Amino acid sequence: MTADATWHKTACILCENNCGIQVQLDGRRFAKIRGDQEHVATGGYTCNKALRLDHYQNGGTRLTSPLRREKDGTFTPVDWDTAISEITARLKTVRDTHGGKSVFYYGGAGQGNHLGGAYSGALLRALGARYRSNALAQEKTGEGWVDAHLTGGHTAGDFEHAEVAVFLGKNPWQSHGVPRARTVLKQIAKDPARTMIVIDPVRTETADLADIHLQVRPGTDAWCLAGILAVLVQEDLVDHTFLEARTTGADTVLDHLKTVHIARCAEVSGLEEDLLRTTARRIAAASSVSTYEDLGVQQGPNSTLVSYLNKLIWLLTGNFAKPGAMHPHSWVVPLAHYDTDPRRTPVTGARMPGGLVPCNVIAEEILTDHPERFRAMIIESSNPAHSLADSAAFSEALAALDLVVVIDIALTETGRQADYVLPAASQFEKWEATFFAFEFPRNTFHLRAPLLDPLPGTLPEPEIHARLLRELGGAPRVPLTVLRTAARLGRTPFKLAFAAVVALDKKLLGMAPYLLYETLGPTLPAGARPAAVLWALAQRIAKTYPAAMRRAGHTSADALFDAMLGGRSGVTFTEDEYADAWNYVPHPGRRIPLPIPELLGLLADLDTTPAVHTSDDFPIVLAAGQRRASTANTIFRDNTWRKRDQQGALRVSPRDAEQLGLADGALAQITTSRGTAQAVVEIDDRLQPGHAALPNGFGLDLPVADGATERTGVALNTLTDLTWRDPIAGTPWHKHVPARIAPLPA
Ligand SMILES: Nc1nc2c(c(=O)[nH]1)N[C@H]1C(S)=C(S)[C@@H](COP(=O)(O)OP(=O)(O)OC[C@H]3O[C@@H](n4cnc5c(=O)[nH]c(N)nc54)[C@H](O)[C@@H]3O)O[C@H]1N2
Ligand SMILES: Nc1nc2c(c(=O)[nH]1)N[C@H]1C(S)=C(S)[C@@H](COP(=O)(O)OP(=O)(O)OC[C@H]3O[C@@H](n4cnc5c(=O)[nH]c(N)nc54)[C@H](O)[C@@H]3O)O[C@H]1N2
Ligand code: SF4
Ligand SMILES: [Mo]
Repeated sequence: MTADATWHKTACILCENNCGIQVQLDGRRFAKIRGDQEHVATGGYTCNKALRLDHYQNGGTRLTSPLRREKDGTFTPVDWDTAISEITARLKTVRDTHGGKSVFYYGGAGQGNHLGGAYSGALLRALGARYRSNALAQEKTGEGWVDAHLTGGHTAGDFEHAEVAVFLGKNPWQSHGVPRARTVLKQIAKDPARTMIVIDPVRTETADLADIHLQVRPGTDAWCLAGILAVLVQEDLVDHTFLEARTTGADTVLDHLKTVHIARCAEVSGLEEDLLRTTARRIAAASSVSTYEDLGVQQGPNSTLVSYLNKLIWLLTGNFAKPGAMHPHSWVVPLAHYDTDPRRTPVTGARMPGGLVPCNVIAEEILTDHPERFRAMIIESSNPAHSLADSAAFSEALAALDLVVVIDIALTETGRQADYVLPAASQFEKWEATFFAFEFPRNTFHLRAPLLDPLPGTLPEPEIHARLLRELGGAPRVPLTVLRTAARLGRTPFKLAFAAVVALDKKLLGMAPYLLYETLGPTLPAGARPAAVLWALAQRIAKTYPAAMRRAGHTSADALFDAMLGGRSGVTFTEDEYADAWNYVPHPGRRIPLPIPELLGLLADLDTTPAVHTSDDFPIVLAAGQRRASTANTIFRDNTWRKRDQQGALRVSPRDAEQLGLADGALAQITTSRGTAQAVVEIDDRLQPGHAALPNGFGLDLPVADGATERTGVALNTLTDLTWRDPIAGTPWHKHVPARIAPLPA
């Protein structure tokens, strides 16, 4: 096969930034990869990892046939028709016996693929299923619940322009999240007028660039932030004009903060009181402040409270809806529901912020003897048997279900425990996109065209959903016929027909993705049938943000849809003006209500809240899941993509290494309340004594010869505990696992 000199445009699928890239193909191999300078959001930027994407496309062992598990536990390859009809029959049995609500959907989206999940709603609607979850429910749902109360929706920072940038439990040098992170971080670092503040127990690569590094004791961010807030209030550094004009209930919040003991906060978090005061004063003096909180706090003690305190810092200083500050934004489609009073799970009654079942209660929801327990699970584009806390409990839960269906490109740790595994086309073999569009004032979206045909035997998820729905008898025939005919006549007749069809039968609105796939889909150019759902999303954008859409250059929903279909380097779909930011605040008078009584209660309780969770048995705080240059969730199922850190080293501080007798490069045994594991030690003076870190993404069971598998590095969630979770959002404390570490003889 000869190499083809054409550069094909697509995007990196390894993190939420989805940097635009170009690929030269050699047959099915990615011969060369480079940034796409024309990309609307990333302009040619990539990090080291994008260049390794051939290991995703060609490195692992792909599934090429649906698999059915037999009674003896072995898998038999079956054809698609057999798989679809058997799965449908079994789903119907579960529904008819236990109700549609007992079918539980997990996943639907990874770092690079959200289009498949966009079709799942129709399948769930047809089954009468009501519960779903995904990885957001083990990281972002506490923050989302706070957002629901305050600004009413998601906010993001403007780090390109912020005078002061705050990174709280976030290491963007490695994990990105901030678009073009390394460039932006370097720009802030070299500008004397700008200040970077990093709050992290580890001296990270980001902290190396910071002006102020608050090297907190692990798990004590609530005290650190309460201390900063108390300085703002007690030294009267808050923005009273903003508070009076734009918020409600500020006095209640200020009164709480007046009583916070700053010296004690400094002591608990292991910081000098002076440093807390300097930090607060720098924030207050800035013309703009942006903050980014991530897993270091969202997967640690007091996480929902910490999210609240973080947001109060920029709200009390008026850093909302202006350049360089925090801003709300438009959505292609919201990734979660923003609800202050979320519904509850059927069995344990856990709150479901974001509309998602907290990951840490899933096993209990299944294993508890209760009439409404989940009976079947559809798992798509994620690997919960590896990524959810307490893998053993999750495996037990899977075994207790009547039916488990996994949709993935490879046979994963989760797939191996399924009744059926359905092979998906890879993210470079189908039309794909993500809905990680968080920018303001210009927000962008990128629909990627396939670089390759689907590997024989695989199907794109929208087609898998459609086949399941056809077999289920998902939609009545008449509307399908009407819509098909209208689609052939053109977009305007189609729009009218669609409106008429859903007006006659409101239930069909929930089936919209499927209806579009079946009717408009086949008329789309270049086989872009899976993009049909974007037609509805373009209508939504036109209806929700009409002026911003027009400012971005789209005269109608259909014009936007066409721009999405054709924009190989992405499109700007909305362009706001700064004052418009307030229109995103849904509360009365567009004011931000500051008090969240439940969290103010937790703030008041900090004096008696434990700040230390280690014990004599488990004296070390293990951060189970550090992002490194050599990790990318479990997207690569091929260890050879890594150039360094191939074993996934356990990083420990020099003092702990000495006290525990651990040698650099030697093996150590890690023990927690739930399990043990072994790892290679790396002595790292970036860590403070008593703190250790393991990388995420390791510990996959990858096929070797003769059907056997081999594990490299630690499967983190063999070590984590389900009950170790936030009381409000149920999010896990993966970054704060009490552990014991001991040397192992070589
Ligand atoms: N290279 C790489 N990049 C990735 C990913 C990947 O796998 N690899 N995954 C992507 C995903 S899914 C996500 S969610 C993001 C996550 O991105 P991040 O949240 O930035 O990643 P982490 O390394 O898990 O945690 C961030 C920091 O929290 C710190 N930390 C640990 N304990 C505490 C604490 O008690 N308090 C404070 N303040 N900080 C603490 C750690 O030292 C670490 O530096 O990364 C994304 N980007
Ligand atoms: N202990 C601990 N646990 C953690 C974390 C931690 O830091 N510590 N981090 C948590 C976080 S923040 C996250 S986001 C989760 C991530 O964990 P998961 O949500 O489970 O997601 P990924 O690891 O990204 O797994 C993606 C899956 O999608 C499959 N895949 C790839 N492309 C396609 C495709 O086109 N179609 C389909 N159907 N499948 C595809 C891959 O083979 C892989 O199985 O892990 C969480 N778990
Ligand atoms: S920052 Fe790196 S991993 Fe993230 S999308 Fe861009 S190239 Fe990929
Ligand atoms: Mo994540």
